[in-house]
Amino acid sequence: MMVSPNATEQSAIGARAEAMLLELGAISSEPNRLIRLFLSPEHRRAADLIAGWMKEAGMTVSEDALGTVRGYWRPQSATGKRRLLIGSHIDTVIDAGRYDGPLGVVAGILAVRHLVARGAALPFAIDVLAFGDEEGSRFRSTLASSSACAGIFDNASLAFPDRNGVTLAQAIEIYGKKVSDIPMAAYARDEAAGYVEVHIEQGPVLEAENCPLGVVTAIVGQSRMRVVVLGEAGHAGTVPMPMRHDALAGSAEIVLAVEHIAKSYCADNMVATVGRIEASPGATNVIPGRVGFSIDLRSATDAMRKAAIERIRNEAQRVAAARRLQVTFEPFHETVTTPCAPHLQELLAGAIADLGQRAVKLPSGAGHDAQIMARLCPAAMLFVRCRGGVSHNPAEYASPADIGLAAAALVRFIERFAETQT
Ligand code: HGY
Ligand code: MN
Ligand code: MN
Repeated sequence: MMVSPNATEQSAIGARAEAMLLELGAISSEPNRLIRLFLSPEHRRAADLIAGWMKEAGMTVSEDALGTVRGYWRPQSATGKRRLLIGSHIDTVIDAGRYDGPLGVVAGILAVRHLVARGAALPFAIDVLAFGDEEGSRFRSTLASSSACAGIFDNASLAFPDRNGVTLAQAIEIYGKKVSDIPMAAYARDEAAGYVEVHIEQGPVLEAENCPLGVVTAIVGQSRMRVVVLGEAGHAGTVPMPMRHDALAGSAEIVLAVEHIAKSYCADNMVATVGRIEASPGATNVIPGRVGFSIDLRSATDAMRKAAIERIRNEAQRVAAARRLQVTFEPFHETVTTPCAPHLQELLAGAIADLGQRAVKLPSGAGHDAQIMARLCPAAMLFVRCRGGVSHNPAEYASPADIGLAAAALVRFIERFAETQT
């Protein structure tokens, strides 16, 4: 029996979602911009709010050692221990929009709420997961919560300090969890029937196609690293230009080389970003002796990404030799290009078509928890149109109508998925 929300129900769901995202978006460590860091007091407040919504939707709620909030619903018709996993993250970047992450959690909660209300008979249970660390805004690691659920948590990341020197291990204990409980967060392979994530597109394609929803074909691989350039601090007024070992001028040359090299792989949709840079000692009248900066590089194919990194390293060494500097690269994050499960893509496309909408298929340039969950079980993503393609920015926006459609498509996907599960 199809229980997909009709047009009236869709708009009510969209309006409810908008109200929830506004309420959640107000939980921030700063009054004038949205910052919600992993295992912070704001994460705790957001988790408590979401747990209340999950209970109100008919789910039982638990939390794992990395603070992932799990809403569990098992219809009477469920057999065995399989669960469909639905999730996204509730941590944010600095000065974030309120849709990147929370949209997927809210859509999952409202979809289950609708299924419970309609007494849907599914052969499996559903877990809705609110991950606490996808952005990597607090620690160098990223995707830590979904990694624990997927059973691939990297214990080395426990030693990573945040900007105040608090390690991930300490932050977990301060949050009230136990590091020793992390392995219990992992799903058994025969428990996870599949994973689906609803996420704002964060790009301009759906808007350009005049389509509210899209099906993700693959999530591009990414490499993140820290580069340290060492020169010699000196007096800004007395050291002649040819005698300088200026770490910031050298870094600037390397940063431009990063941009130039990434542009040369445009056929591979390569993008490279230097998002953070700090120069020391950081005085106006002192030649910088030490510079640290980040590189985030992504590309549609892993081979091109690796080739570009090799070229960047070589160019950096050439600049260092010419300027008598030292340069070191410290990689700290890598995810491979992750295809989404073809059979789940087709179920999502069919669900969108059942709603009378055209399903656009597109790759994701942004990273997502889905690329980690794909290591556990078949994974898929449903994209929601993003106004102007603007994201990682407070102007980020998805309309209540599109969100209502996305929740309806998610419900329809669940029904179609159930038909494939004996
Ligand atoms: O950076 C990303 O791609 C994601 O938003 N964390
Ligand atoms: Mn993001
Ligand atoms: Mn995200």
